[in-house]
Amino acid sequence: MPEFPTGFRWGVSTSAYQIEGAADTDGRGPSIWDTFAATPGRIADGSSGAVACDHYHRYAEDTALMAGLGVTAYRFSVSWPRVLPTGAGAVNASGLDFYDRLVDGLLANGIDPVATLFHWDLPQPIEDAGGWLNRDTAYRFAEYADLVAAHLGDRVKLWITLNEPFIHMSLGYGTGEHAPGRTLLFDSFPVAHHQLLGHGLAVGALRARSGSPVAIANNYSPVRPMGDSPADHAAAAAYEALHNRLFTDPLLGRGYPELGFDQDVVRDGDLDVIAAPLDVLGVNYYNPTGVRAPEADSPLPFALVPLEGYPRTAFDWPVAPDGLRELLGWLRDRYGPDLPPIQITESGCAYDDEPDAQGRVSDPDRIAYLDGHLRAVHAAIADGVDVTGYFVWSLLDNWEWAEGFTKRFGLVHVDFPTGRRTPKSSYAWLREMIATAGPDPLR
Ligand code: PNW
Repeated sequence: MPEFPTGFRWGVSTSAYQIEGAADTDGRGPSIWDTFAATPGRIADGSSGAVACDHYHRYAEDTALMAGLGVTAYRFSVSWPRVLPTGAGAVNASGLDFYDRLVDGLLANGIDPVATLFHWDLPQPIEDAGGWLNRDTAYRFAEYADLVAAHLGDRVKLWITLNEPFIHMSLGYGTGEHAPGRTLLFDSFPVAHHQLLGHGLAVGALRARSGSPVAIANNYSPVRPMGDSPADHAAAAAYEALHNRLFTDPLLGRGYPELGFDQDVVRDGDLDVIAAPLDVLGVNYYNPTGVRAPEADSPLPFALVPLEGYPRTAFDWPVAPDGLRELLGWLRDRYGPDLPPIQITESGCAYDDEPDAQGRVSDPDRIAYLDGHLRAVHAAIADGVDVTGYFVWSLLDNWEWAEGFTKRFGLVHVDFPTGRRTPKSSYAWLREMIATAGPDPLR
């Protein structure tokens, strides 16, 4: 592996609902994922995140696992319903205390806390008032950001406002595969706008309370036209505008791409709030997308087609590290000097990892995945893209949303329901990688 620049940030990522458990502990309020998981048929194995990895009680053990790995940063999310059980108003002090303990433990181990404020677990009372379809939610989100920053602003080293607002909009409100399970298809545009407005308002609150840099984590997928006809290219351009530009164009001052959405919800001044300067762009990358022209009777302006010729993960996602280098080049070319420094805030893969007779968990496919994607990041840096960090999704096997416990993304195996942690062979590989990655030994 070639050398990475001095100061390159090595991290692991998780999110609150996927690992914490303790859903009814110490005053946490209900989230939309509690409700969704309790609805029959929504989750592949019928499970919920009520216990998950029980990280709420085992955070010290998990921090020790991170210290053993040698990461310099940990990206976690704060559970909005844990700190504000009804979404607004009354504060749950025990909820804030948990994040105090977590952050202090990270700092004591030399690990930078990187906090995401919204990783999809909206308080149920906010959903009952319309969720992200309601403009008020943007203001409630900014108040919540202000509260968290008032408590942790002196210790969190990087703020991430939203995680993957595109996936939350498209799967949560467009197709209904995620909470809150609505099926509005293209009528879900207000969810995009209100999340972005909430982001912009939260940036203001975070800057007022904390000197630390501010980011958003978007997911991107390089788009490959699967045909040479003008209709195939037009479909690819439409999908690119939807998946890769709908959020990033307005964030970087270019307004919304032309997608034919009814933009009545956009008010004067909103685009200026949304375009508040960002210190870092978080990039979550999993795979490229093949696109061709839709069938004549399709409600969508594109059709998605599986990419051939790549190995596949247990999620059936193609393993395509070349797509990461391509994506980073696309971001640089499209946004030029307006593009902030990038950190890869998620990159990882699911495999069916299980312990052998000796209790060891060997995951050579994940090692190959990480090796390929780190080489792609290195190549992008050599191409001139400013990439300053890489976070593996995920530290632990966890509760993978609609897939329940059936998809294992961790560097550390978790036995459900006992919660026993076993570092996989990829953990040892990454530890060695980090220790030897740069011109300066990291620790
Ligand atoms: C991300 N897609 O979700 C999330 O940020 C994580 O919480 C999640 O565990 C991880 O990726 C793995 O899935 C995604 O359909 C969900 O393209 C769906 C998609 C992409 C990312």
